[in-house]
Amino acid sequence: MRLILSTILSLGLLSGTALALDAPTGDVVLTVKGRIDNVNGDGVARFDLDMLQALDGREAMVETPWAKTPTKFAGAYLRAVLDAAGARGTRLVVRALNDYSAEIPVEDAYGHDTILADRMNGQSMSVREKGPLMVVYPFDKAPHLYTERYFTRSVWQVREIEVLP
Ligand SMILES: Nc1nc2c(c(=O)[nH]1)N[C@H]1C(S)=C(S)[C@@H](COP(=O)(O)O)O[C@H]1N2
Ligand SMILES: [Mo]
Repeated sequence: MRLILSTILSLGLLSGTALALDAPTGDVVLTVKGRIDNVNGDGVARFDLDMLQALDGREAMVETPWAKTPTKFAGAYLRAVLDAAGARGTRLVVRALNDYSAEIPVEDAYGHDTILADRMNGQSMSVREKGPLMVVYPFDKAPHLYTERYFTRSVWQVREIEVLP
């Protein structure tokens, strides 16, 4: 056991600081890049839906400015995604399929129960329905976040997160 452990550790050291993250087996829905320690290809961390659904997360019934009735979103905590990628930074650039992007301070992930939702009302989200992933702030637990500043950071059709210093 000791030998196996030390072999794993020395392999980790030999390969530099990057730690391995399991490789996705399904379609890649999210790429995390920039200041990250855990990668599964070419300096980036790629995630499929199964990998995201295995992370710690929550379901939130939230009012949003873009729906008339409260919507139930579910997904991994944004901080769980960052931890899985070994992110070390203070700012995130969250980019969407349509090239919309928003800068989000890392505190929004660690100081709030912000999720990267992959389900809306129990269903996976098609691109037409603002999927496959959407940043959802905990407007239910923290109603003071219900402002234009956080709506702008509520990126839908998320495809990439870049971790900046
Ligand atoms: N992918 C994507 N996400 C986005 C946007 C966008 O254009 N594309 N607009 C942002 C802004 S400025 C706001 S206020 C909210 C709501 O946008 P909507 O009113 O166009 O639905 O989504 C945010 N997320
Ligand atoms: Mo906006």
